[in-house]
Amino acid sequence: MSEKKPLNIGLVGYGFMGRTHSNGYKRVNDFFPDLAHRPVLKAICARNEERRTAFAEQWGFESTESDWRELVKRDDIDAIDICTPNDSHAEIAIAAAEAGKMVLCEKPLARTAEESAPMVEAVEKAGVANTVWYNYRRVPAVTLAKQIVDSGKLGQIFHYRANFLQDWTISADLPQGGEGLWRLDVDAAGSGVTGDLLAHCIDTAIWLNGSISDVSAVTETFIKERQHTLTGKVEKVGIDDACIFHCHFANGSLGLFESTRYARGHKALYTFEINGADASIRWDLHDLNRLEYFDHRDDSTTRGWRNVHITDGDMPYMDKWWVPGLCIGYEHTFVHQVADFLASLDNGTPCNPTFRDALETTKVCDAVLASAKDRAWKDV
Ligand code: SOE
Repeated sequence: MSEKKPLNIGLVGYGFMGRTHSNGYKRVNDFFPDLAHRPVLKAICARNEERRTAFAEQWGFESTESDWRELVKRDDIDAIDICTPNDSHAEIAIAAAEAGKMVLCEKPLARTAEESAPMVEAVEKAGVANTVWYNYRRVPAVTLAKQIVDSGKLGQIFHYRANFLQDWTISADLPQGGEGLWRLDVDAAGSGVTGDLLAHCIDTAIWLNGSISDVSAVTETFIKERQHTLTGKVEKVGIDDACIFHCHFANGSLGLFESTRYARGHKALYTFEINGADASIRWDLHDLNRLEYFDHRDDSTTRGWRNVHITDGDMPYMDKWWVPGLCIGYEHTFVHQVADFLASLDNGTPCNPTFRDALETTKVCDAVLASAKDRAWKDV
């Protein structure tokens, strides 16, 4: 029997994200054996009885709940993990914190900064551990990018450029709302690509390049009306289908960001590039084990973009996996996030991004949407 301290997880929501998180909890101790805690899949909570029972059986949850309010009250739950649509994050997180539970929340923290700020207050007042699942920070190549930027190797940073491109909502026949399509319903999601996809880009950007001061944005909703799954009626579409913004960072560099769900051929093309006075780096989610690096200080006869395969044991997280040259994937970022969360409990340090960190991203998203609406620059 393991001597590890059990950490009883109550998961709310069983969609795509419920699966990624569950997988993270299940695998973490096999690959990160030195952690003091062992996540236990104690309870899965969701309204649909048939589906939550099937989910519990498939993933090995010990029990089920139909109402998150009951879950939050349970003495045998240590941490509440929120994988529900964005409109319920705040209510669940605040109740969980008030009940003294640790809170892990799927991104974005909530629909707006106004809704997010009380969540920050609640976890800080209760003194409970908290984190938001901006998982791309935990791609080894992205963590390495952070180390390279922090080392000063790039020199003064001039440009930060990021894209997150998808194409899954192009069909006008796709309805909005309901279980699988709540991301298209502004009431449930808060916004479209800005809160869903640019939030990832903004989180990484703030982490790598510091805070964003002001923004100027355009958004577009290409399909103006869609049938709503819940009402059956054709209703106005309130989300942004595409968003482009540029910005100033506090360090004086310029940022350029684009996201759309209408880039035919792109399924999840998240890329970023940072240009400094001495060197540049770029990364692409479709080839996530690689980091490209250009160093102007190299001898001019051999100078050029280096394509570095991030699989050696001295790369972030990679000593925990296979042998040099063998890749890991998307799901490992969630295992890493669980590992870092458990390590933060062992060390008594915050697990980034905390709710407070994620509030910053929500503020930038708000400024982007306000800028597009008013056709004006907005301070963050
Ligand atoms: C949307 O399609 C989505 O699943 C986002 O919600 C995730 O956060 C992103 O990582 C992949 O795309």
